Amino acid sequence: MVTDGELKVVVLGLGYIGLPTAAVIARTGASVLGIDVHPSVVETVNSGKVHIEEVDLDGLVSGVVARGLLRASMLIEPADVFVIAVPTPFSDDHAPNIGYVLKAATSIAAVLKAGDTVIVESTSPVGTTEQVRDMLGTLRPDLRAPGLGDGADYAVAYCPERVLPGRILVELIDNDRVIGGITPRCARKALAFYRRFVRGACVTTTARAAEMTKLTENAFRDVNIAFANELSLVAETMGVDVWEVIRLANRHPRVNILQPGPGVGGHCIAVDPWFLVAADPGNTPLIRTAREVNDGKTDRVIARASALIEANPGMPVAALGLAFKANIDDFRESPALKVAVALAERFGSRLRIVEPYAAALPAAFERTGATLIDIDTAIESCPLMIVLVDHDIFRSVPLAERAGKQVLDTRGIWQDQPPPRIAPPLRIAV
Ligand code: SAJ
Repeated sequence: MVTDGELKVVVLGLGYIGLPTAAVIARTGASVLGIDVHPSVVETVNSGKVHIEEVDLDGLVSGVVARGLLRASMLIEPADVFVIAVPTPFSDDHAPNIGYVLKAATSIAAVLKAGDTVIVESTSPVGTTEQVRDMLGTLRPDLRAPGLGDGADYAVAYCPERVLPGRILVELIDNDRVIGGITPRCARKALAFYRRFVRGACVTTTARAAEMTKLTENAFRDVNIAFANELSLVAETMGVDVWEVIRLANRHPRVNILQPGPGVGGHCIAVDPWFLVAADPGNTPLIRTAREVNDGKTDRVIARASALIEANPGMPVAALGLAFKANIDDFRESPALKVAVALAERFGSRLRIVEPYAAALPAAFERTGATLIDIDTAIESCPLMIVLVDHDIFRSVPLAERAGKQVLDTRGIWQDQPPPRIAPPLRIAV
């Protein structure tokens, strides 16, 4: 058994999960090498800086880099534990693409030795960890792969990350972890690694169960957000305030409805449910429909916002927020970005974007004529406002500063605001 001081860990992928994970492991005294395919990321980390916005991450990374505990490189080196934290995107038909995970496994095979532990953390379709084991087995026939016969020379396990952007460093330590081994022995080897830095409970299971658990967690949230988004449409038809209805319904001891919004974004909840649908299309009508309801909500917001803007010719419009959720700088799969780009393409220079987490407008706004302004300028110059993200800075604008404005609030942060003067899209015949 190696002690913390001797433990060598390689983390493959220095993104939103890989970099914080690498830094947290390095803080335990282990020697950590982070691998990334982007030279700029490697350079940034080696200079003690970070390329992503996450609470307290900059201080942690600069500290462990300065102490020589964390290095970054594009080239892999031998280690005791390998953690794969690369993306698993999906293709246009929603089929998962585990190409990056298998590429990471291929590079590990080159340096793998007896006694090592290989852990997949990337969200993956069920069966991926077995494919990683198979690839290692094929590339390294000199070592005995786990779960294929008597004995094994190395361990392969799946341990999904479950952290919430904005709370990553806290949740990496405090959340419970599900650790699925190809064999029980693999799970125990991975468990010993996570015990070094996880305060939450570490529960062992099979690799397949752990893979499905991760997908289940995000599909559960997506289905529940879809319920809230569907309610928001029904409430609009009924002329009822959905935020009030949800608040009141949630006073029931066994009801806990999530919040409607302009759709579901990010690279997890908007993606992972499709892995379950792709695996068993015939048995997943609910999960598929939830995805469609949440994506459809974005189109409804675009239509509603367009109606408000058209009803007020010539007036400047402020679109508040581009991030996929509050208080982060991550625009991946962001419904707010999709809405703002659609409005910019249609209404051009009338559209003013407020996004405190962007230094410049993303490329999608090029040639639309839309501009980036700050919240104070928006308050001064825009009689129309569309709230797309519940950033704290937007929440803090009091009614007095919004008085007289027409607001479409897709996040329910300004519930004291009178509704905008546009006809509701649907009327009920009585
Ligand atoms: N959203 C709503 N209404 C809500 C909650 C969220 O519209 O009531 C929207 C958000 O605005 C955002 C999207 O859903 O666009 C996703 O945000 P989120 O905060 O629900 O989740 P993520 O994507 O930041 O992180 C999720 C988490 N999973 C669960 O809560 C089950 C996190 O724990 C996972 O680690 C992460 O996915 C991941 O990496 O898989």
